[in-house]
Amino acid sequence: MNIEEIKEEYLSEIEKANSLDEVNEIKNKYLSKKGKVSELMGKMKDIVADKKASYGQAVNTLKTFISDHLDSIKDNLETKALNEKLERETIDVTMPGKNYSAATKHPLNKLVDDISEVFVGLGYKVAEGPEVEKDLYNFEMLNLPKDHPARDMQDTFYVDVNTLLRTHTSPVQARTMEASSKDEPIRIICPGKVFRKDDDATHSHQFMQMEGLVIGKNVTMSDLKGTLDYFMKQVFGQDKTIRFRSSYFPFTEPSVEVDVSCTSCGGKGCNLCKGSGWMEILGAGMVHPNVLRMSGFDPEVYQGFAFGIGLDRIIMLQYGIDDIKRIYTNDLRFLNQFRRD
Ligand code: FA5
Repeated sequence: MNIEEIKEEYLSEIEKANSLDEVNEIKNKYLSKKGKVSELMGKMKDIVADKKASYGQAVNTLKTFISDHLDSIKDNLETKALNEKLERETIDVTMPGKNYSAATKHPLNKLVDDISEVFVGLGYKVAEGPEVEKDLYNFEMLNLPKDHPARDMQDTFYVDVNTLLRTHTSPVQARTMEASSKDEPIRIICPGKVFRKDDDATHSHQFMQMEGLVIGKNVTMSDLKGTLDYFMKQVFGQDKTIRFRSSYFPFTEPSVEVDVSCTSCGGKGCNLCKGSGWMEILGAGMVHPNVLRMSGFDPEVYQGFAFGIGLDRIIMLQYGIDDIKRIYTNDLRFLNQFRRD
């Protein structure tokens, strides 16, 4: 085959090549050491002397032509392959995303967060105490000695004669006072689970309380009232008012039950507040001198107030929940009602 025939053959073959592999095969066939162009060079010895130079030049021209042509074909194929890949891998950002259903906060935990935020904003620290508690902290250091009749109202589950599931968050008062340096004011809240031998639509064997304790010099009942009024307004709305009713707790003197104007009717009287216009939310009072003394504080120098909020009661009233057990049985039909999506 002569130079022209090789060129024709190359052109007809490359025209059919569709892939980089095929192009490389053709390159090999024509430009490798044993390829067709080398073969043409090998024929130089058969060329007459005065034509050798022009023959060699023509073979070189063919070699350069094939080489450049192959490069441009390769470039085209590579660009085409890249474009096809980009096309295949295009992400359609307008496609709807996968829908993962996220969990939502339990209404009880949400209430704990809301109330904690208010008190942390007032400079309170969040304290914790054990749920399996000593009789000493749960009762004795709160002015409830072993034979005190008020213990009957807080019957609970005993691990042994001196160890029980705490009946309220008040033992954290005793623990905090005992551990304190006694020369710095105390301002704590303590949310947590508590337990009692109770069982009806508004009483569960496990429920949630939030304790509050302030100890300092010149702390008065009006500080308690001002604090609770501020807290109620922050959590339930600025239009709410509170009222104190006298009550009895062995660890506070004087003691009060605190009501907030009904969150549903605003005080006029409705089903939720049973016509009274008020909702009972918490127990509170000035820390009893005996309690201060037992924890190492001199009641002549230090005073304090404390309160204990029943959190389940609040969400039952807020959402009109008819049975406290619904809060604890993890029924999705109940929990899904608190989703925000
Ligand atoms: C106490 O537990 C006191 N420790 C509160 C306190 C703290 C008073 C500091 C003074 C100073 P009481 O037994 O009333 O108080 O309980 C407080 C609240 O817990 C009640 O108002 C009620 O909302 C809630 N509660 C009581 N028992 C149950 C129960 N079995 N299930 C659900 N909530 C309950």
